[in-house]
Amino acid sequence: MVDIREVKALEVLDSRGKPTIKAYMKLVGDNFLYSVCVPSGASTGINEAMEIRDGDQKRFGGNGCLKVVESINTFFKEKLENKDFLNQSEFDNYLLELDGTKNKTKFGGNCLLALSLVFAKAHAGNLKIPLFEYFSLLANTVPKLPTLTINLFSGGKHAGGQAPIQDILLVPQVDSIQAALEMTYNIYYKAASNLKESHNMRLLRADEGGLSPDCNIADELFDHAKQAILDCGYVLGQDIFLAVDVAASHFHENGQYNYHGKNISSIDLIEKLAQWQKKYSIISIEDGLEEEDWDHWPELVKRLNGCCEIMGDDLLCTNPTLIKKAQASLAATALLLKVNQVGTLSEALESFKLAKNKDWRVTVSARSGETEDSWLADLAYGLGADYIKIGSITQSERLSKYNRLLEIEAGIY
Ligand code: 2PG
Ligand code: MG
Repeated sequence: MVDIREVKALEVLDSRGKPTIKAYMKLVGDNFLYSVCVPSGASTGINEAMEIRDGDQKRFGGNGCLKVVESINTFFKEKLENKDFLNQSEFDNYLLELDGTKNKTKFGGNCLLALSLVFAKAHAGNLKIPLFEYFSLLANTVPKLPTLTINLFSGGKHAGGQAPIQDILLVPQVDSIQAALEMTYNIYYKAASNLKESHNMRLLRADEGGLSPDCNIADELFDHAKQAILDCGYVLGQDIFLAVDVAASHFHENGQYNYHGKNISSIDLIEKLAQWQKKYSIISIEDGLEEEDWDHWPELVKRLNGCCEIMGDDLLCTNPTLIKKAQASLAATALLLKVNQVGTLSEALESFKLAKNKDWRVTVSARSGETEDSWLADLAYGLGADYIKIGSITQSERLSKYNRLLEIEAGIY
């Protein structure tokens, strides 16, 4: 039994300077104050759980989170304090019942997630087990360190909109987190110095720490990635692969893709992706098509299956119903799992299980708006997820997760 003594919340800031929620919990018979921060996205899918913000333009451009803080500090305080719960699913079901809406529009996904995760931390603490062990017990999985997928270049909504695609990621083929980070460091700074020479510009970083040079042609970014890998003496397609988050929903207009100022069709885009996959040893394509282009996702899978993963982010929104739809129509082969897209830990674990039941690869992912909290690393390790996507190797909100993986790898927990 988890006996809740105290629940409260505070508005804190994320890596973009935007408000987010930090929730706190104390249990009966345990003096520790458990806390958790929730992340927030910029390139969001239309089917994500609703993120409630104040809308008061006088504070943080309308992005304040005081309404959510108020719900936790009053409504949920009354509902949760002095109440006990058997386990995570009983707690999450209670939250869902209290909200009672399909997309968490009453209290907000950010509110429910803060409570769901702080309960997880408190329960793990009370059981005196590391957080990753708690996640693995919940999901009945064997903990395993994930393969890193690390942002090298950023475009789209995470940068100044130079290139339409959102991320070009490095996927080092090494057997430790430490070695993967070392390899990434070499390539990241080689790419930065190459760009300094070719574009006469110092390193500029986007929301997730990826390099954001003044290249508006996506192919040019891929060429720079390939060159930096080569210059470091690594073999692309052997020592390292690339992955891409096309985030195609964000340059889709009126049934067409506005690619470099030209309208192209879904089929044209699929062809472009197939060319990139071959030329740049791409191991995974995320959101290669727009989130409502369901007719063409199976075409993308057919065209590329066997060569690389076709991963749904905006398409699936970590939502069990959408995952089932994609599995029935063979529209994807992999899931990007972001807990805040769906709202509670239990729902995200259901999505994880659905994906794994069909042998899909799962990437546990951070958001563009992150905090110093490192629970994501414990989640990826505890679930034994195939990959983790945290961002680049700079900026503390990313490093708190990489550094947590390093600790886990070293057995320090
Ligand atoms: C994505 C994520 C993380 P955001 O699209 O995969 O990179 O971005 O959090 O802005 O949705
Ligand atoms: Mg994405």
